[in-house]
Order: sequence, then structure tokens, then C-alpha cells
Amino acid sequence: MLTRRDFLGSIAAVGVGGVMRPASAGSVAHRLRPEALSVTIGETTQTMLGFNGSWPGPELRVGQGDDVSVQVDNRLDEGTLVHWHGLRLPNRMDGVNVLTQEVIPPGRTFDYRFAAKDAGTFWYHSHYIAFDQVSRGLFGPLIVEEAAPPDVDLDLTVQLFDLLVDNAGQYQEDFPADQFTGAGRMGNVVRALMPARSVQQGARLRLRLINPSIDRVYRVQIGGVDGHIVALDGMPLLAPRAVGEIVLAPGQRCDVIGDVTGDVVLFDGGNRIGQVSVNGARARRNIPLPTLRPNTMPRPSSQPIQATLTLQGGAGGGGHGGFGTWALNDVSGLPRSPLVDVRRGTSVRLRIENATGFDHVMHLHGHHFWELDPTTDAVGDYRDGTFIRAGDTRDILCVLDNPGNWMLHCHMLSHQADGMGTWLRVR
Ligand SMILES: [Cu+2]
Repeated sequence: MLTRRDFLGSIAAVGVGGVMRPASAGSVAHRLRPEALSVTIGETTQTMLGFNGSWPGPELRVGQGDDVSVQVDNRLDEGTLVHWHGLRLPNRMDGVNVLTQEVIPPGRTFDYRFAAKDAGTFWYHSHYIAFDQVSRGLFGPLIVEEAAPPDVDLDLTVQLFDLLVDNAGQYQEDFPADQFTGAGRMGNVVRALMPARSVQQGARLRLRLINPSIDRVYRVQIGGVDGHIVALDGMPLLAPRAVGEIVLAPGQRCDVIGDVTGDVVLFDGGNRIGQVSVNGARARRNIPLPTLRPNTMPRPSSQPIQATLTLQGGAGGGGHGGFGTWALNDVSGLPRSPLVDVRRGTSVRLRIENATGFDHVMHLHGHHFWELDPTTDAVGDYRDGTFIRAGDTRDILCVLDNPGNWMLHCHMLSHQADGMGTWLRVR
């Protein structure tokens, strides 16, 4: 996390006129060094995982259209790799072992290179033994700035994270079997991790909420901000939406822009999990809240091919053909054949039936998709993760326009670890 000094520095850099970016696309090089590090949680110091000496990893910022290169230098004593969550990038840069690359062994590096096509709020994380490595801290925000960012005083990234600690306050290293069979591993320390401590009353604020928790679904309420939701999963909404209770499942993001009316307090299900206090005041802007310009979206066919995915298993669930606790279409883990195998540009309408007694969030790599309204069939939000409650069915529409082998899995990482993953092939 940023230190207080870093935070003050970032305020100075943001200034009144917003973040300055070069007018034309450039190239940005970052390095990420996954490593074990000491983290103080409450009263105790313990060994966790992070990047570049930071827990969680540092916030990477690039500009839309930039050619991005990130060298990952694995200093862990185990393998790892990095997935760029929500980015529409070349398949070989997607950071998924078996499907797109080999695990980066200890002491070795891998160069990720991609163009930052979409502006928005994204994040990066380990995709190897992810339930464990992400739970220990191998994640961080990836912000792609608009060429002309909205005029705000503070652009604040908030990571909603939970940790499971024992009675002595130590991070619980082992994952008992029951953490894989139900709603997942729920931490008992729940925090909104954010670099800012204070903000001026009347300031215009952009909040970028990210849920990197391995299993927890947040029900976020925000006090002290008069604003609206401008983006979900990095993609601007066509029309901004009122901020009520924001349901944020693992992997999902939400951007809010608003004016500060008092201490900014974040709640999860009524419990206070973070605060940015008011310090000083400025006159509120007398211009309307900004919205965001949509990223380029593909055009779906009116006659998509149809496919069905049934989510199965879990404690108390019915039988299925897979070997794990969870299964997708009777297979646990990646099946030999993809769920769909299509030519580039094919539109697919996928019906996802949650036949389990638990909620899930299905995340597709390399693409976004539209959630379809269950009653009117109208095209809804353009996302990379869809939250499906126990017993519900969700139809999504996707233009598979990015060639490669792409994972589709539950982003509750305990579920993924025990069977909930499949893949799509785009030729
Ligand atoms: Cu799940």
C-alpha cells in the first residue's frame, strides 16, 4: 500500500487540472517483482506475498492506447504468473497456465506486452494456485487513464479485501476442506484498502472500487458522497446510475464519481470497513457530474449461436459427473474440449444455469459480454464478470473477437480451485 507520504505526493500530482497525459499514445514499462514480505496486520507481523516490497502490489497506471510492457521477475520460492483482469489483450499475454503460458519458475522472468485498449479500472493478480497466492496478497490495481480524464480532485482506488486470521491475529496459512465446498473462505478482517486519509469537503471524487477478495461478495454503501455510478468492470455505463447498495462479487469493479458532503465512509452490509475523513473545504463545482466515454464495443449478431453452461456441485448439492466438489457441465477442471469453438467474430449467447445452492461469479477472459435482461431480453451492462445467485439463470451475449484459448471460470477462487473452470476457443 502507499504510505502517507506517497498519498500526499499523489495529491500534489493530481492537482486541480487532473492528471496530465501525453496527447499521443506512448509506451510504458513497469516491473513487478513477486516476493515474500513482512506485513503488519493489527498487532502482529507476518510473512505474506506482495510485489516490489508492497502489500498488496503497487497501483500500475498507464494511458489508454499505450503500449505496455511489464517484466515479471519471480522472486518467490514457488511458481507464479500474472493475469491482467478485464483487459482485452493478446491471448499469450493473459497469464493462465496450461491455456496461455507455462508457470514462471522461481528466479525467472516473463515479459508481458500488450496495448491498453480500454480505459478504466482493472487489476492484476496471480492466476497460479490463485486461491492461495491472491489470498496472501499477489494482486494490485491496474488503472488505464482516459486521454482526457474527468475533472476530479481525488482519483482514489479502493480495494475491498478480507483476511482470515486466527486468535493470535496470525494469517491462517492452511485452507481446510470446508472452505472449498460452500460459500468459500470468508475472512474475519474486512478492510477497504485505500491510500487516502483525508479529502476536502466539496471536493469532486472518483472512487474506483475493486474486489480482489478470493470469495467474499461485498454489499457496499458509501456515505458522504453525492454522486453516481459511471462504470462497471472498467466499462463506462451508457447512462450513469444512482449509487445505492453496490453488490461487488470477486473480481468485479465499480467506478463512482461524486462530490464530498462529509466524511467518506465505506460500509459492507452495514459494517464500516474504511473511511476518508474531511479535512478543509472547497466550493462545490457548479457543473454537473461528469460521465465517461464508452470504450469501443463490438457489434453482436442478431442470430448468435447458443450454448448452455450448468454450474453444479457444492455442499448439499446434487451429483454430477466431475471429480471435484464443483463442476461445469459435468466436468471438474478444464475439459479436454472447449465449451465453444468458434471463428473470430462469432456472437455467442450463453445461458448460465446456477444449479447449486451457492452464489457464483463467472468471469470470462479476454472479452467483455452483455448481461441480458431475464424478462425483456434487453442488452444490459457490458462486463467481464457476472454474479449469479443460487438457483438463478443468467443469459449473456458475447462477441468472441479475440483469438485464442480463453478461460471462463468462477472467480470465487475456492470454487475455481475445486473444479469451476472451463474454456473457449476462438480461431
Ligand atoms: Cu463459484
